[in-house]
Amino acid sequence: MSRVSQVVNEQPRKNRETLANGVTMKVDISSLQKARAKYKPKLPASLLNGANVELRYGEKTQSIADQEKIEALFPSTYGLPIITFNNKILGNPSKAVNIGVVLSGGQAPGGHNVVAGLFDGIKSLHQNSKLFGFLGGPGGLVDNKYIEITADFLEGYRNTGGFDIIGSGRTKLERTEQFDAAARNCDALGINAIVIIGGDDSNTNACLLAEYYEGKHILIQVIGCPKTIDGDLKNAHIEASFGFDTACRVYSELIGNLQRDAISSKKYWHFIKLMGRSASHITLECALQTHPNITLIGEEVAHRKMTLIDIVNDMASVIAKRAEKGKNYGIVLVPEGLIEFIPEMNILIGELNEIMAEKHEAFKPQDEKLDFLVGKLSPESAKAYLTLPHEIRHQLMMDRDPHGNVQVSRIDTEKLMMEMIEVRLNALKSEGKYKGKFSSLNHFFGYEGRCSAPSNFDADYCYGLGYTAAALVGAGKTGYMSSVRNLTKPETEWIAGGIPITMMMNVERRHGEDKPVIQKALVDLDGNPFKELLKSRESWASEDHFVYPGPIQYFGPPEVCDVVTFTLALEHDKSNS
Ligand code: FBP
Repeated sequence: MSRVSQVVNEQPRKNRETLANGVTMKVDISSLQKARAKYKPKLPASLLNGANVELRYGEKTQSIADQEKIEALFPSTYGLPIITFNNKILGNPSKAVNIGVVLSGGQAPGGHNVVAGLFDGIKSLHQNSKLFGFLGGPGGLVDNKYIEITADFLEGYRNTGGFDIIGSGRTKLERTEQFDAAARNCDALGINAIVIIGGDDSNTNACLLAEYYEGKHILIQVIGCPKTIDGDLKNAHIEASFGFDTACRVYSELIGNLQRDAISSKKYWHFIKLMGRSASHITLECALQTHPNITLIGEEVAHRKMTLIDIVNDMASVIAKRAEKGKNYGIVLVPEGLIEFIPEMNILIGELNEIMAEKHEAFKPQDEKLDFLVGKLSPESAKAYLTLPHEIRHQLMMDRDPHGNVQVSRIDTEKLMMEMIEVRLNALKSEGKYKGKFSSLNHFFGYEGRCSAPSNFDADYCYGLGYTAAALVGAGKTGYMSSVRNLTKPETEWIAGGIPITMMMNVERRHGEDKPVIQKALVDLDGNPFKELLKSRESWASEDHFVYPGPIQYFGPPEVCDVVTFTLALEHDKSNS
């Protein structure tokens, strides 16, 4: 074991039980944490007797689009069949497996339970199985920073939020030197499988890694797990990404509280930006849970080709109409990814991404960088860029994340809306078309929801995903994503298995290049959740139909504690389609 690893290995236990100078004491935990630690997550019926399960194979699969290109890029892992587990344990005893687990990207409630499920799953395969956690995300795998996760160590993390058990990171795994370094590190530890818990980008990388090892006959399996509060890693076989359920409940509680404040004081318009880097699933789900006055959905904006001015004018007219009824207050939900859906902004951001991918780091003074960028933009984009407030211009030229994405959580889209609406309302006032008062406050609900203690749904789902990943490793599989389906039914009817990752892929332009990536699930404008919003949004705009969901409940009646999101329920309600 390397020195770094030895030191880090001791750290978490020390933090839990020891003061800096070696004096042992119990770290305080809340009463809820104590009670929650005793919760036993439920498992799909097929895994109740352990992870050494019989497999059922479906037909050969193909990628969602660009089949020839994806097949050529993934010759060893393309076309694998879908796997489901039978409710039958294999007679022959399974061998011990050693797994290295990585938490990748943004935190999502339930990550610790995936690790717990993985641990219990491999122990059910064989008591000598071992789980190693690579520290700080995919970078830990390459740099050989790890701990061994033991039963004792894991105990305090069960059913808790956060990714602090091993930390997370956004290092992009895509180069062969990284793959080779990871293989050497795994080899030294006797690791025969890597489980990557991440979003679409991280699972794309899991797929590249699986292909590389399989193609080179390196005996390391790679399995992915669908994580992201954003809810955009889903498809016909992956019904939900974990963390979405809990995060939406946390935000909805806060939105409900603001609604109650607004209707009590009757003097503020609250503009709430909600996380969701690309898709607007979180905003849509929170709207269905709380019934705000205005809900912007990025996908609809793109579909209707709405300009920034169109959006602002629409919102100003709702505000003016409410003012006529004496309602100078309200709630607006803005998805954080909105800006990229506004057609002129999308083109602008695309151009900026390509220019910035060339890495012009030499521009230290921001204004020099701005002049340079404007000079390289098309005339239309340069015009759009220069109409934006100064702050937003600077936010748009901030560094991209390692996957080449604009960091939308750092762009104050809700403030942009507030400023522009105020200008519009003043114009309406001077024309005698608006007589109200506009006093606005902005909020950003994002990080608040990512590390909450998982809801019962996420606690169970995540534990099941981890356990399923262990079963896939035990069965010698690689290039699969752990899948637990039939989620609107009781856990006993949940269907566990594996979905080939290549099946979810297509080719997209990223960082100025064509790349194979998992297709993101955007809000479907023909889908039931969006249709549900359409049914009511006019009356929610003019009247007050606020709903106050209150905090997540972990103990109590099932209709309060064991419910699924509106999104999941409506997506599976075929009668409504
Ligand atoms: P993942 O896609 O990695 O799950 O992260 C999603 C997210 O929470 C987005 O909603 C948000 O825009 C982004 O992470 C913020 O990233 P960071 O944690 O790097 O600030």
